[in-house]
Amino acid sequence: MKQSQMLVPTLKEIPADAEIKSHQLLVRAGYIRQIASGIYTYLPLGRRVLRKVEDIVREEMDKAGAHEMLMSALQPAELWEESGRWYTYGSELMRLNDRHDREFALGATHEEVATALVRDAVKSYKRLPMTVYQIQNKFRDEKRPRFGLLRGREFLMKDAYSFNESQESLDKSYELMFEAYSNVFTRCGLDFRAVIADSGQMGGKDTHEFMVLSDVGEDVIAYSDTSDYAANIEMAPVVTKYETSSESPKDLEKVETPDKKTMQEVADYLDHELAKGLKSIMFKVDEQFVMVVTRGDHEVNDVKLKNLYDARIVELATEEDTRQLLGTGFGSLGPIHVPEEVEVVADFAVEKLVNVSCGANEEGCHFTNVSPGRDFTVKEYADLRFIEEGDPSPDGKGIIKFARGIEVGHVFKLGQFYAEKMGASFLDDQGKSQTMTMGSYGIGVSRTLAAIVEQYNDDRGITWPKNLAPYQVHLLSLNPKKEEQKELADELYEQLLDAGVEVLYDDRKERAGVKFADSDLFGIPLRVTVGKRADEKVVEVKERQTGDQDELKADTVIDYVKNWYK
Ligand code: 9G3
Repeated sequence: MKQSQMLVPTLKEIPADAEIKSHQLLVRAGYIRQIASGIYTYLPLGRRVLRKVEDIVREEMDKAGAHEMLMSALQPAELWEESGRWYTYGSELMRLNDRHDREFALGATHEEVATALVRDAVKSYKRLPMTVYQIQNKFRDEKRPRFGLLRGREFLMKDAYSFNESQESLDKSYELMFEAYSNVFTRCGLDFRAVIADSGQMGGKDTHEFMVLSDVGEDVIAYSDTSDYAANIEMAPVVTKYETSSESPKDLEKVETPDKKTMQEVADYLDHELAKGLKSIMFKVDEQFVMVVTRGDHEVNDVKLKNLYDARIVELATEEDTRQLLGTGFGSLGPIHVPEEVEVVADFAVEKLVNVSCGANEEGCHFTNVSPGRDFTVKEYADLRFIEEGDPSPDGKGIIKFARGIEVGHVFKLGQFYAEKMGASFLDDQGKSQTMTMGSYGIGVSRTLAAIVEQYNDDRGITWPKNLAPYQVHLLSLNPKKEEQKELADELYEQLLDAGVEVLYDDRKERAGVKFADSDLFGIPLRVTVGKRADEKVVEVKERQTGDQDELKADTVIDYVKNWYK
């Protein structure tokens, strides 16, 4: 392809709204342009790379026995009413009405569409298991789109759905997908971990996220420093064994703590460390008010709370809630003498504490020498705190460390939630009607592209892995006005094309400095430069990642390139 005819608008300066490397470089190198917040156009270079990522995904899906389809982005509201999700999703689901005023959703995901399709088309166990997939733009009206392709409102996803006759069959489909995902991210050259994740509102229990390690990742991974254990921090169980305190319980006392609100202020005022105070936070779990008590230095894990109650919605209670229920604001909440409409649950770390402080449910008052069990009852002790660095790894091997990750894939065992809601059943080998069991499997294709740039770049631009660059060779003629340079470069271009090499030819009438700067931005792995020594039929070859360069006779270039890409 000749650059003089291409739309590749490179930029010298870093766009003001681009905070991270991949966003900055994809825009500066002319790969993408934003049309609206979180919505992007893929320019020719960007489209070629996106297609290479897609093709890796496609190959691995096909190898795993999944079959590609293309479902509609426009989804009739009726399907989401059947699953109930029309009502549970808020403004993140983009909705519109057609000319007859019928309601539609723009596809955020396709469980409903896929289930409706299969329930009407598949009736017999002989046709199961069956896994279908598509690669298509998804629409999710994110409140705060940011980081370029990492969190957009229209983005490219591969979503697959398996339909199984049993849980065992689903386990097998899940395993096949899990392996396919590992292949995809390995072939993309990414440093990733499969982490145990929370299924969120997706029903089902088993679920893994594929995380690319990156400082700009929004998710935090808890991983073992000695084994391959890794879990999304929301899910990572705490297995610490707490020993009983050696202190003897003292008499409960109520003390004035004038306008001491935060845990630290109270601990400083009462002269004890954070861990000798109780933190009490009020939640609304579905419709139930729940006070969660943790040790003062721990953080409540709301996902664990949601899973404990198997709830759909967990949100913080407001101060007016706590004033109404307990007569006080957040600063002096505590579990002693709470009304029965408030359930008290506590993290395991609280059970063995003695002589700690807690709010007295009275403005500016706290209790000291509190002993859980003696001074307040707990409906249930559970693992309700976030795991911390240094905690023992849940698999018993080593200790936990944290890393940030970019979620590029997510696999779910859905179970029968959608099949039940939407009547997807089949006749088993005894002729008995059974409900299908499902799995759903997503890869953020555009997000994967950005994650690759996050991992492969240097201070001059992108440094694509060989199999992902938009072209294999970047051919530069430094001064096309010089006849011998233009001729040699044109000839090499034709030879490279004839040899089946993907070549981008910078034939523009631009200064050499501009050409080199753009070439470094693009990140094409191999650069062939026709310059001053064209009259001797000598060209320069340079590797983008290593910077290694060589001078070659022009008639050896084709073999050199073929060899380099073997
Ligand atoms: C929505 C909106 C946002 C959503 C969803 C639905 C996330 C939603 C979870 C999934 C699960 C799997 C198939 C591919 C793999 C992931 N955000 N999820 O269901 F309406 Cl607005 O998408 N779906």
